[in-house]
Amino acid sequence: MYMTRELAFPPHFVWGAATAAYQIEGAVQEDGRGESIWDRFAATPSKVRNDESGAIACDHYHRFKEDVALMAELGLRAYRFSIAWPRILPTGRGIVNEKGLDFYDRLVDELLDHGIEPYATLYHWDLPQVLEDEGGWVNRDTVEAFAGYTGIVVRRLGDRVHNWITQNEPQVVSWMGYGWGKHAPGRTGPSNAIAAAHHVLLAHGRATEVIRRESPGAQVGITLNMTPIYPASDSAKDEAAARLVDGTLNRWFADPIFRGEYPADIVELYAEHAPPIRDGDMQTVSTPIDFLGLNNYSRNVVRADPASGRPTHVRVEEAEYTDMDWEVYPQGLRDLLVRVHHDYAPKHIYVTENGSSFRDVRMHDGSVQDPERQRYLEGYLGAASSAIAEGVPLAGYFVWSLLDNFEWAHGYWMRFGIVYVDYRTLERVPKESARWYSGLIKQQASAVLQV
Ligand code: IFM
Repeated sequence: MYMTRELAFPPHFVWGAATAAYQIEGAVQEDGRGESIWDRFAATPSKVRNDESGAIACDHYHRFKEDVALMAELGLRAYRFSIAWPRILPTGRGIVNEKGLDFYDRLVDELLDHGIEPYATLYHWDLPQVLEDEGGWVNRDTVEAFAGYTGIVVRRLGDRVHNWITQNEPQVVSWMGYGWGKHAPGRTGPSNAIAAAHHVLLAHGRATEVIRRESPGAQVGITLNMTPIYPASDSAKDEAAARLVDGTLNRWFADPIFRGEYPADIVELYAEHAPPIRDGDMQTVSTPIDFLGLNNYSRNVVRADPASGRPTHVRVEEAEYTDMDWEVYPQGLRDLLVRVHHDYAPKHIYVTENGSSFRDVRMHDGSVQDPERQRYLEGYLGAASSAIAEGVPLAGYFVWSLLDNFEWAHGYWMRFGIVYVDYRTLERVPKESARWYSGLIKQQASAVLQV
């Protein structure tokens, strides 16, 4: 077990928290914002638990000053947020909605006034519905629309935002949204997913070029959700099954970015659904980046099904699980970081998301006790610190999430925040884990001062 006292981080380590626009902002019909695929999906019966939506969410759009003050009180050094494309370009391209840009202008200024470094994600799943009506990420034209949107945002904020994340979790965008239909826009089929994945990766490459042009010196990266995959045994069949799952979930996205090619074994597996690659695409996708963002929450254990030979998920019975039914496995983060450093050698890595959902309740005295979350964070930060000791260039950590928020198809049922949100009153209550995280940040800062 990783203990707090073992935590040791470099002097300039970035301590932060993360959120995403649709999950916290609300105000979906305000100041000229256009419809996003998540507005449409959530309005479709039975797509989201209890038919909930991000219409109000945490009302961050109106309460961002209160939220930034809270971040400052907790001692956060950085804040990762996303920009809602439909606020900036209600129809995806064309006429710019100045009021949308103004909102992020105010947010960035507020952060800087409180000494908090902004890390902006350009796409965290809220595609303008108009673009989806033209084919969404399956349509190659969405790539150029994204490049145009990126230029508009970077021209406006690039004087103050120095860290950009182009895309959040291409694997989830493509497979959950276009392959399995569990997320907006709710489409299905492997060909859709593979085409969407290719265009999302291409959009990342194009956006990187645009940011470099518009804001020389800015740091640019992409966030991948990567889950370490372990074979259930050392049998050749289980190991092959694990490699296949790793290939579809992890290598399919990391190889193009760092090696400029899709992994050959998985290309073969998807032979009937080849990605729509055109000349020059893979060079664009692999445009050098400054950092890799990693989102990691858990691990997968896989075996080959004895009858079909197909990879099958194995539930580790003695393990601890979060409300998402994700196994708590801190060692997985260490293994993942070491592996990514070894296989892909990004210049810097940030953990751009890590956290846990538990059934938090408010006590009679108003407090929220969440010892499971604190234990989770201690474990995962211990793993991060071990990876650093082994030479991994980990530059920062963003807990997911600052606030309880709209957890996509799970609605408000899942609470990932270190700050509790009472959805009736929209009151924010820092949980015990927030106090613990805050203490850790302060302790690390004073350790630096003593060196
Ligand atoms: O809430 C999400 C986030 O939007 C993307 N990464 C995983 C989180 C928890 O499911």
